[in-house]
Amino acid sequence: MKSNIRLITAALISGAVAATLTLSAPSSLAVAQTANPSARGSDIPETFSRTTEAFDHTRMEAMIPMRDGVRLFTVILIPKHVETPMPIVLTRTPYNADEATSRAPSPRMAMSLALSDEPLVRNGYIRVYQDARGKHGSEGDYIMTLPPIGPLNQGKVDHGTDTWDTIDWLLANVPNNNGRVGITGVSYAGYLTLMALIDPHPALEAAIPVNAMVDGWIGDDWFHNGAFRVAMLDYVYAQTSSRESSYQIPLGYYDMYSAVLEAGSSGELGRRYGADRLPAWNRLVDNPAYNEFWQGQAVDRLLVAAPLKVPTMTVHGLFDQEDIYGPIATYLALESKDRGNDMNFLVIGPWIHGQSWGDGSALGTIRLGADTSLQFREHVRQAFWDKHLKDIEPSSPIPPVLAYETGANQWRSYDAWPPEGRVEQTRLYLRDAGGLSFEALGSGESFTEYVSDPAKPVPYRVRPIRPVSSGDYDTWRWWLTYDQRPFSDRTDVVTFVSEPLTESLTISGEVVATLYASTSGSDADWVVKLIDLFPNEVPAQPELGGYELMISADILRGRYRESFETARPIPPGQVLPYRIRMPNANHTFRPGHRIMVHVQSSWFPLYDRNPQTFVPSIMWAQPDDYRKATMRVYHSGDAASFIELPVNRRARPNP
Ligand code: PG9
Repeated sequence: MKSNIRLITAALISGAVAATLTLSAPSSLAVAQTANPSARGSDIPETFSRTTEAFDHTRMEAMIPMRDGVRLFTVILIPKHVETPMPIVLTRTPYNADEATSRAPSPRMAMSLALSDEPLVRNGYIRVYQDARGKHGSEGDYIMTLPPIGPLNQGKVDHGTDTWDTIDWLLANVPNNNGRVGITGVSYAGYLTLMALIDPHPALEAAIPVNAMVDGWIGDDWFHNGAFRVAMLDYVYAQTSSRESSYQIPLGYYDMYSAVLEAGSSGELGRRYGADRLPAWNRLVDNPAYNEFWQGQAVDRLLVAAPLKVPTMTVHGLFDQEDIYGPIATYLALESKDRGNDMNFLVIGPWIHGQSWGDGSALGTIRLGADTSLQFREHVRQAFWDKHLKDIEPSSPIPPVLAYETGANQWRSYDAWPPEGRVEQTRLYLRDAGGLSFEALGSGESFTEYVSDPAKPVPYRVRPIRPVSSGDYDTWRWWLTYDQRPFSDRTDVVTFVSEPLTESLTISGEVVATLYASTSGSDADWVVKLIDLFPNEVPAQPELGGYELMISADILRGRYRESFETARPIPPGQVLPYRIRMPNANHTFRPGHRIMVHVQSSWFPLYDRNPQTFVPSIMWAQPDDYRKATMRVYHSGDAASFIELPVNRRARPNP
């Protein structure tokens, strides 16, 4: 057990220290030891205090008591040689605070912390990482994304109270703090950042939630519009099978595609690996619709109901493979309360999940010409911390919205998102013979047909598909940027392509597809991908010739077409509208490029398969329920399917 408070500097016992000890021993002793090494006892001294005089910081580890007596493990790095009191920036995480503060054994604070923390260190900030309740060094029970106290949490503590108690303690116990605290974190830690804002501690004066999970059903980690992200099984398994996240799922397959297909349903898949003994997994399996369980913990809804007290800069990645919905939803929730447009900020970057904390010079294969993440960290994020935690005015004002425009590869600043007065929702129609046009087809029946076979679902990336948390994590991280060509000529993926553009087309905001479609089955999934089809040759980067870059894509589970709360069968053969809200884009299709749309009915095994026969819960569909179906996408008259593009008429360069 860790002691209540332990002041040590951040050295690991290094080879260099051991060498010093050996060298300082008298040579006669060294000879005696060589002759009879065991005569002197263990080589490991009973106590060993680290040599830390040369360190540029003090490391403090504490078990901070919460109001219910549970103690949370916290690592505090305090710069030495800083005279003036300094603000604290806190990250609460379920992913190991000790690891987050031990990047390298070094006397330098900046080397101990993640690369992302470097500007904070340079500017003298106190940096704190804390294990969330129930994970790693912290005591208490871990409940995955514990809702705030209320109908879904009958207890007396939540992440808001834990943050409050932590801040109280830090202000009273950390030397040289200036009484002001900022909070930040990526993904789950971004979610924890948002939970601190519902009833914020008065000393919490700035927040930067990054790629936060906000609504697990609508469009973040667990479901998208009702389709279950079964690929997250191995995350839930690792995260909740032990406090230290020590067990990876023993899949028994190199290719997750085969593992999920052969198991049949998601419920059966979980059962095979013992995940049915993990409460967090069972909560997902037991709540397939957008019921009170999901609505009651959707963080954007919780934030709308709370006063906006803390200046917040929400960070979003246009290619976030995990939480592509939450950040914009957060921004919109807070924006409704930001009367003076000076509390709520949004940064949209050309990034995958968490990329703003790392290298931002390329988006997978696509080079961006500069390290966009570094630009953000140095010039935007640091200015935000300094303004709100040190009262330092930035050299130029921080725009309410700073959005990177892919394609043009430029940062743009706006007063609001989507950019006010600039964007017109413009319909792009799916046409016969695989065409795409801003003009709709006249009357008459016209459709494109394909057969969707649950026995051969469309892979979401090229097989073999390594599990999300495997050692091949990179293949998962970048998949939204992967070339879509391998899927274009499958018979169960229908494609629509425009003529080459003669001038640039910029879209900024939410993309919405409306499919008029039918199926011969009684349930169906509809996947729509909006793609930038590059010209056959790209002189500046030849490997991008003919590349199909997904700009926005999502899925809708057909049973929820009328209501997310109530599943309803689809009448076979009936043409019905399916409205699919897709992720926000900020992209310029350049002249010579073409716009492309893919429509398909599976995206596997990111999402579980729709059996295409209506069953009470797809989680427990039986082998006989999975049936081939004939799908039709209509494109004329009253049933002309279209994609609404938020066309930005006046995209202007960042001044
Ligand atoms: N996207 C991950 C996550 C967040 C919240 C709940 C579950 C998973 C993450 O990267 O932390």
